[in-house]
Amino acid sequence: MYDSIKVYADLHPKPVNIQYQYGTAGFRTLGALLESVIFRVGVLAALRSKKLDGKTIGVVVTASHNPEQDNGVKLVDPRGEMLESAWEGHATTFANAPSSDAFIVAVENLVEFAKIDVSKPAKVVYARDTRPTGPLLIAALEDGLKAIGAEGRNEGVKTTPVLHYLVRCINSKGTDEEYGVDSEDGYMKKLSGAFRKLVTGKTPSGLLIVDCANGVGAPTAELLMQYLGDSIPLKLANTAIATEGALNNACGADYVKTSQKLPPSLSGVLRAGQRACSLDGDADRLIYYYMNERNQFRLLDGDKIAALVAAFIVDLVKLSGLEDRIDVGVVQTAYANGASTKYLSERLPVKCVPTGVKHLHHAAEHYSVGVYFEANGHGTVLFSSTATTTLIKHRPSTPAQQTALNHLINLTELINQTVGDALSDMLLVEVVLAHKSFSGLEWDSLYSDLPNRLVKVVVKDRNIFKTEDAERRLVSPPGLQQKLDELIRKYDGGRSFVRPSGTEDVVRVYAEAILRPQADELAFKVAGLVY
Ligand code: 16G
Ligand code: ZN
Repeated sequence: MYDSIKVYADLHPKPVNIQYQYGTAGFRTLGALLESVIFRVGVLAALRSKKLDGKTIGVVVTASHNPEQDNGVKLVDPRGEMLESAWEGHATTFANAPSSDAFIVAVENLVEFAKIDVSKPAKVVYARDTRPTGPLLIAALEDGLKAIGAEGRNEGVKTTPVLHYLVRCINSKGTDEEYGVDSEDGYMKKLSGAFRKLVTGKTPSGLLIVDCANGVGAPTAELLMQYLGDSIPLKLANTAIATEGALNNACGADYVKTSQKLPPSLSGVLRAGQRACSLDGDADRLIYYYMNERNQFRLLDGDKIAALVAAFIVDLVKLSGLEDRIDVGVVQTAYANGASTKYLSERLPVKCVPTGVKHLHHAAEHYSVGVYFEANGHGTVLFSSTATTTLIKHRPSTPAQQTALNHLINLTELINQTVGDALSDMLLVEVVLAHKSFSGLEWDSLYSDLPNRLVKVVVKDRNIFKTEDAERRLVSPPGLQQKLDELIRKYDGGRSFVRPSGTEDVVRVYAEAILRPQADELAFKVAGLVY
């Protein structure tokens, strides 16, 4: 094994003077710098599979909302969840081994440290998004699998959530927790079947425009539409996956959320009262918006989705008579708008955790039904296995209870339980809007966002910024939090926090206040203290 790894490793040498880090979104940098990393990730994925007794591990080659020239890679654990944190460190060690010999030593160390039986089989399923560097990187990944003798299954171009779904299906096959048919078609059938049941007898509220960010979400949404038929009127926009430079360019969920603007390609297309949504470059983030009657752009972000969905599920649980047996909770990060937290806290328990999907996902697992969304549109709803069993076994005493129960059961099928999926989340939103006969305006009126401002500060060393209380307070540099507290106190409804970014070499400052100019001023004053 080691001889063969060495031969292949020499084909994919590590560039000198570059340090890689498996961060909150896996490895991510310029695609041209990732070949050695992805080769080594292939070896790592195979070792993880061996460690877990031959269970299938997933690998996705994507850089999500980043510019087209970037790329990245993430590993997926057997239940379709993100890679266990302890192995993120192993991934970083593998990526940074300076030579092929040093890489072999790193492999030997891991085998010994993690007590891996290398004679076990290894299975890896992998996919990529539409980036031009994808095919070359997939070839490097395949070399990694070949080098260690792992069995690979190439899923071609797929969204991140589809790959997560596939991993869960493959590993649960034949168990009593079978998750679904392990193909993209199987997934689309599952989603569309549940959606149709959930909207039977409801009127869809008009055409929905779906901005696909010129990425992998486009072909996937097209396939989904074939399964949905006339159950929902959809129109896809920004589907140019073959156009160079188009990916995430002035479109997509990140563009809309960050710039708080309509993608220029939709201006003049989206009419007053009409709503649209944007996916990101790997279709795991979703942002909605609409034009109001004065033709102004209105954003409906991840917080608004959480509010809409959580309140709907809480009502269904009550209506089905399961209030005492199923607890519903929401998980947010410090970036959640204060108004959303207030709205949600009046209805159900709300927990705040550090930024990054894995933190939200783990916290959501503590509820029977855990709703989690980041303001930026990452999120899903998790049903615990006990809750799922309760739903299936429950015998309601009235027809109204039965209806609510059926809706909840169908929601467990509609919602991706492994990771947030923009397309599944979109159908979820559409179900709630149809049930409530809400337009964008009515949804928007659940609460009014507090004015807020996010700024980036370039500092000498972001590592000196250490936080506590789910990133809401600084413990280092010493004394800075006290200064911030004094400042924040002067602003009506003021809230602000500072945290080092996990994906960029900057510190982020968030501020909100009752009035727009105050939120802006607070953000810039805090940034001044940080700098
Ligand atoms: C990553 C995270 C995202 C988080 C963002 C924060 C995943 C899949 N992605 O993109 O959830 O919001 O990082 O970035 O976990 P920051 O640390 O640079 O602010
Ligand atoms: Zn993404």
